[in-house]
Amino acid sequence: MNQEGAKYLFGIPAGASRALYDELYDFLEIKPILTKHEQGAAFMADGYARASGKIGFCTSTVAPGAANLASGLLVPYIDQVPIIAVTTNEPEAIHGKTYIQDSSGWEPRSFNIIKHFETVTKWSYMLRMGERIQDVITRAIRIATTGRKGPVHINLPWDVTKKEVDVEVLPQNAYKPSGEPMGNPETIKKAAELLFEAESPSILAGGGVLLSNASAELMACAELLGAPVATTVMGKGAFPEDHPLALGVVGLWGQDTANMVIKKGETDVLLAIGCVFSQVTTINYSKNFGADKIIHIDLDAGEIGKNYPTELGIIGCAKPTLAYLFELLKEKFLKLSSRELERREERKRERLQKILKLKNELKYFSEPEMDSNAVPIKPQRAIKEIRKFLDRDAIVLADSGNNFAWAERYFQVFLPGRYIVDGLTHMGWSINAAIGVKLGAPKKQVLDICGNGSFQMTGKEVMTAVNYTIPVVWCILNDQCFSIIKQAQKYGWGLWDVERYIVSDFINMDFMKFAEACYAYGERVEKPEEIQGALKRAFNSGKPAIVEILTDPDSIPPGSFIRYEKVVKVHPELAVKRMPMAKFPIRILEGE
Ligand SMILES: Cc1ncc(C[n+]2csc(CCOP(=O)(O)OP(=O)(O)O)c2C)c(N)n1
Repeated sequence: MNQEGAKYLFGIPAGASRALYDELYDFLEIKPILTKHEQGAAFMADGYARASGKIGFCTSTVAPGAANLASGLLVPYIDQVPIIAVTTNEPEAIHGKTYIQDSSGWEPRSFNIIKHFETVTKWSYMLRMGERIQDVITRAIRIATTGRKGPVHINLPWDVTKKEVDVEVLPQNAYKPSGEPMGNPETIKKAAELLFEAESPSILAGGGVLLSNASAELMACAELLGAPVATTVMGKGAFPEDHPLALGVVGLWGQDTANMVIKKGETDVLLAIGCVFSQVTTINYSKNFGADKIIHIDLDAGEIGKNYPTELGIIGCAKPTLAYLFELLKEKFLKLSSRELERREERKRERLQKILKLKNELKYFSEPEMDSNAVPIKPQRAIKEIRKFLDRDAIVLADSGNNFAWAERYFQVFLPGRYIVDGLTHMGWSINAAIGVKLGAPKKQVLDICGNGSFQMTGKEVMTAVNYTIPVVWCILNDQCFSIIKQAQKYGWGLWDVERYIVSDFINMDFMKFAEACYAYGERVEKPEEIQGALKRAFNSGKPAIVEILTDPDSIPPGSFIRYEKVVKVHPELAVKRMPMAKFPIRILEGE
């Protein structure tokens, strides 16, 4: 752990992990972070890994703790985040004998700890011979950090953890490769040719560009080609969203500009890097999405040609592949006559003017709702105020629900790694991951944008942040309900009768009393002009802080509303009708 640069072990102890924790008593380089729930430990390890670029380590005991921990590994498994999850166990001598929380997998009445982790890890292994610890740890590190990165799980029975073994700590080069694989040079040459000859090339950057740390190479290619750049939501920040060539995020909740350009007829050759052409990105696999010809660079061959046919598929990591592509393109430009070069420069200028005009017309990051003084506060305005307050290099996370959509479309990101969301939109993930992010990037402001519903799912970890004075600011956009669900019910999900509201309302906790109960800073904001001041006081408090912003439950992200336009044609009154607020508590037992 120490050699891999990880400083924290997130988790909860128990009898089976007594030796593991006891070891940390004298080993001060690794600080144990006691969480409130093992899922929170996995989420924090995930956040830590994303922000620090290191491996995230988390731990739990047997069955119940392990089941909780595994639930937190699904997100990093999908999002390719390197994590080592260590669980402990009773000695092998009693496996299958119905010991307390039997996790041996010996049926009946036993929890199969190895199998349970298999679906959310790249490798799940019970170490039986302590002498093999070095092989197992180095293999775990290799698997977690190479290829498609992701979590691994090691289970340590008690007899293994209590045994002393002599282990030499090998240098990193002895057990894992350095650098990333580049795509096939011949195919990259063909890609350079296609892009060089293209009339209107564009670029689509996915999360793979961020994972590969390839933003500089992306910028170099984009500027040389004069190609506009859209990102997926997972790639948001890979290209500065205030760059003239930036189109913003493409897809369901993204920018109209990106959706207008990344399609057939508008883009002749699309260079797509580290993206998976997901349902959200392609707006339900729209036929027009992408370009006339697609060049797809991805580390995973399984992604190439999966959803859209490609002209060229390149298996490789973004950074070295784009670096080589840039060299080839540069050579081509250097060989041009000055007349031809000027002709191309003129074409680039024309394309840029077209893009800038489109951005202006479509009100790229400047929609009127962002300036609304309405109360309850328009979420668009809340996001604008948050952006205005934060440093340029602050790290922002967003959670599941409408707030995910608000942040995606209205929060402008200028630098790579400063916008962190989970590809699964797991409610409550960001609330815990933010704590790990702050530990991984202690000098940066860390702010989480979350919903009132999501906060109530995992908000208990605020106490973990308080325990260790980890000053994260949680901005709860409190629209009282599960607004993404309730709005869909208002419009009958675009599928059936309208206004059939069910399980999308509830009593919200008093978030300010919750903040107080957690010894955290808390402030409630009702008017848009108060947001900046509240954020300032929250960050200045030096404590974990909750800023609750009362937002309008009837505001719908434009991307979602498209699905309901046809319903409004039949029920025009719904466009202005506000959703009713249910009254709670109800007496569910009455009449029994
Ligand atoms: C763990 C998990 N459970 C359920 C869901 C389904 N879901 C997605 S958003 C949502 C409601 C979110 O409500 P809130 O956090 O208040 O955000 P809002 O939509 O109001 O902005 C639900 C239930 C999910 N994404 N993740």
